Amino acid sequence: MKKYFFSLLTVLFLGAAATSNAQEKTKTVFDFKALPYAYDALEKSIDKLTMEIHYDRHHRAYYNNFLKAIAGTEMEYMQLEQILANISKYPVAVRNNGGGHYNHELFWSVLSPQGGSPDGDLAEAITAQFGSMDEFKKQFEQAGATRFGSGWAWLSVDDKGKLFISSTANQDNPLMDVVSERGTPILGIDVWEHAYYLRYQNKRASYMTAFWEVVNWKEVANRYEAARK
Ligand code: MN3
Repeated sequence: MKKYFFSLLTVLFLGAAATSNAQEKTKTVFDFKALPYAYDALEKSIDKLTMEIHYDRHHRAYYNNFLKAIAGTEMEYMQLEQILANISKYPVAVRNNGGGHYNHELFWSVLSPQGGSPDGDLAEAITAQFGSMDEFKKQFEQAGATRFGSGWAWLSVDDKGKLFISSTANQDNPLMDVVSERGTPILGIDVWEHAYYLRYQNKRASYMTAFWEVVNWKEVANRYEAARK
């Protein structure tokens, strides 16, 4: 009798656990993170007004429109990376705005007023892959300079852990299943005119050269380690 009582308890317990599992399907929190520095913190490369408009208007619009585009769909329960990896299945509004949200979040995180240069594993991998830091920068700038119209240049890690440079149009990125060179982006530069026009006008190349002064290599190195796990 006692045994029966305990197995009944087990059944009730498992039943309750199953019910609570079903209820655990909660919506993903997609937040609009605060900038990790002041608008004028990157002034030596990117002016305050550009930062303010870029973050608070452009990025916020992508974020808001992304939330609208996924409302009432399975994507509300997915991680952003998962959505982007399957982007060919979803409406173009998700591609543009989900991409825009992801790309800008990454962009703010790989910038820092301190600047500096990479060290450790990442520095070694860059030298091994591109010959030297200068050669890497040259190829990366070239990828941004030759992107016709609006888009991004990227440093990414492929599925074998190797670094590669690519560029994508509009708000696409290397996570998406619609781009030709896929991988995990660890550094990106926004080459839309809204990212540089106030200070650099048509001189995208000058903006790209100045970009190196404010790269947060510590964050790029963290992303490099995470991408290879
Ligand atoms: Mn932008």
